[in-house]
Amino acid sequence: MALQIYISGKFYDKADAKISVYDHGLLYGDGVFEGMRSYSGTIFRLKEHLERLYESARAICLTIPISIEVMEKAVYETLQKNSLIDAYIRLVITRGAGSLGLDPNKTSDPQVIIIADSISLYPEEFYDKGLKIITASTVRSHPAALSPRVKSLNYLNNIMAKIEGLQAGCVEALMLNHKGEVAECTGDNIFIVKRGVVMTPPKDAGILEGITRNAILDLCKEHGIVAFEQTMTRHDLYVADECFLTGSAAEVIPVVTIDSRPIGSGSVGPITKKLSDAFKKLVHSK
Ligand code: PXG
Repeated sequence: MALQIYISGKFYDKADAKISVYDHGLLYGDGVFEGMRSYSGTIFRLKEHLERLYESARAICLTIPISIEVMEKAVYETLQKNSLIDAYIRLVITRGAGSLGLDPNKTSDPQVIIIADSISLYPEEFYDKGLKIITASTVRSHPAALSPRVKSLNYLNNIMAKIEGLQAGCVEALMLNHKGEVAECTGDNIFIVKRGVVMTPPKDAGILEGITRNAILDLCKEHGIVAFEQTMTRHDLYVADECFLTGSAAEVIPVVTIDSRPIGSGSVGPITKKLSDAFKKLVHSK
């Protein structure tokens, strides 16, 4: 059976799952999204993802036409329709079809799209050997422009940074904020380890507050590893002992070089390994 896609209350075969070319989600990137994973049939931190989705929508003055409770049911229904247990789930809310012109008041019917499929972001070998990343010259958008806290359909800024990474032979790239401080990567949060202490840029560094990021901070607490938010520059990364990235799609992935400089020993560090194992255990526990 073809993959079943949920669009605003109905299921469609993947080939027939379509929305209007007048949808402002397409015309202007006017909408919000979420990416999450299910493990053995349970969606990891679904409530947190839905909260972030509804907050992102609120931030762009978009009213999601269904309640969180109905959304939660629709997400699980989409998984079940496709007999998926371990899956990647993409939730997309668009402003809906309107007239040509920015005015959101001329749109109607925001669309709710739920796709449950598989995703493999990075080849398996990167999880064992670690990623090489570079710093992109494209900075994360200014918090006074569209806040990076909003997971909007407008990801061009991050895509430009991703292109810079790909052109340099790297699958991920580091983005700084408008002050030149470390923010995050194009689709992942960043952590470093220095003298046994785990650090990640603060929420006000122009980052998306990652749900995997928060899970790692919780795991550090649980495992007696000192962890805190810390404003950092590239210098802090270059002299770190370990570095890793986190994201719903990427999970926990080690970084071994940044801008061709080896981080620590240039191989996957012990705290990264410990947290990566703890994360695997956490997502597979009910
Ligand atoms: N920063 C940015 C800019 C992101 O887009 C994260 C950090 C990590 O957040 P979570 O909550 O996932 O830990 C993201 C999330 C994709 C994809 O399809 C991207 C993300 C998540 C899932 C899929 O490339 N980015």
